[in-house]
Amino acid sequence: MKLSAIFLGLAAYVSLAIAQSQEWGQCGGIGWAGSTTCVSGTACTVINPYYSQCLPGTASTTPPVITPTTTPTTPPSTGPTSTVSIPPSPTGTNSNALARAAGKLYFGTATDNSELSDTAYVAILSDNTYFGQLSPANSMKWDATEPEQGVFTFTGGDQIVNQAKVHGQIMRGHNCVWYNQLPSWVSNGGFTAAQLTSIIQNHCGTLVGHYQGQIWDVVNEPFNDDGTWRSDVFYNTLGTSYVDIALQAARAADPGTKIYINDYNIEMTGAKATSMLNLIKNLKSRGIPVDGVGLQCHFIVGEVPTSLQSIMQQFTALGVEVAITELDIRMTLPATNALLAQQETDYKNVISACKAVSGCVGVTVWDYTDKYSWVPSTFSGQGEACPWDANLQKKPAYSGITAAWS
Ligand code: 9MR
Repeated sequence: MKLSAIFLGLAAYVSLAIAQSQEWGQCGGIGWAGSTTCVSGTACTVINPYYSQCLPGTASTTPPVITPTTTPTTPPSTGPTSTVSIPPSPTGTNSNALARAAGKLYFGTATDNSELSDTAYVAILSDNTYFGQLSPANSMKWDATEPEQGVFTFTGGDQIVNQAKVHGQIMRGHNCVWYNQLPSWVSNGGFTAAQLTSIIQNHCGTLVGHYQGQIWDVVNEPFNDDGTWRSDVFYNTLGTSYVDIALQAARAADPGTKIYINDYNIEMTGAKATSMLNLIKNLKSRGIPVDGVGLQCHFIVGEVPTSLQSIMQQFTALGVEVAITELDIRMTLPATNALLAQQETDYKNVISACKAVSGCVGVTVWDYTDKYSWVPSTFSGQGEACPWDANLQKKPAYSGITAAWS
């Protein structure tokens, strides 16, 4: 055979290989311009109108059940590469447009599925001049996504992803591994270290594999307020290695996803922030993948920590990005003009801190309106923590946000 014929044959083979999506890779969906065929052993499965994925085996939306006796499996080592794609920047003087003009990726908000039937709420949520990013308040958590072992339900999360995609908003996934909202089959399963390793790998790998090209809070709230490790089934069974296992599984499932560790009360100098700084140093020194630290920022009016900016700089100096992931600033009710004015200053200071730190990629409020805030049901007598009031009207806090981004 002539050399040129061999070359052409080889080129055809290579292009065929490139043309196929890898296991867990995207293979279709509205706007998808890549391959629509999958590598051998996987099937292109419609997850939702915007996303089809190469899943192991024949077409199915339910990954195989892993029994408690399953030995650890290694998540896909060469997953597809996707990146967080940033939509075009909106123009104008609203909160996200100003955040983008200030060089950030987004100003965003949490939302929840039950809220998506509120048309007045959705009208503001959908306006990407206000919000360039969404976080699901509940529907990507373990109890929502893998309520029974090996049985995954993506319906709620997909609904929020679609809401975001349609409106040119990026997503933060929240979360893979957390002690809370954890089904009892995980917390009370009596698993060995090997079994729990496999369970974490399967959970994080499947979630991040399904929700490609996002930012993910892979590990949520690993520390107690005194800086010690939180005692939960993950730490008690695996020690600190559960963090490595979750991060590695997420990275393997989608190398293009930004993977974060997220916590509260790390916004001020103290034992908890020190523990998080040490964890990031330790992960980096051992080559464990981690891209960012989420500072939740559930604050109280008049008590925004003055060390917020400096703490963020200490994290970024370690080679990770940071984001403000769950901002709200609550007050003791009833609200007064003085409290609302202080809240405006507080929001302004938080946004200014992110603006001043080049590695701070964006700010998310933990729902934009008091109508749907988690605060009153958790802190008796407190509330009014969000920048829009319960009637969906902007509060002075909103002016604080836009003033800071401007
Ligand atoms: O907003 C969430 C609320 O609807 C849930 O009832 C609550 C239950 O744990 O979780 C809330 O979100 C939390 C987030 O996932 C992690 N950081 C603290 C948030 C407020 O509790």
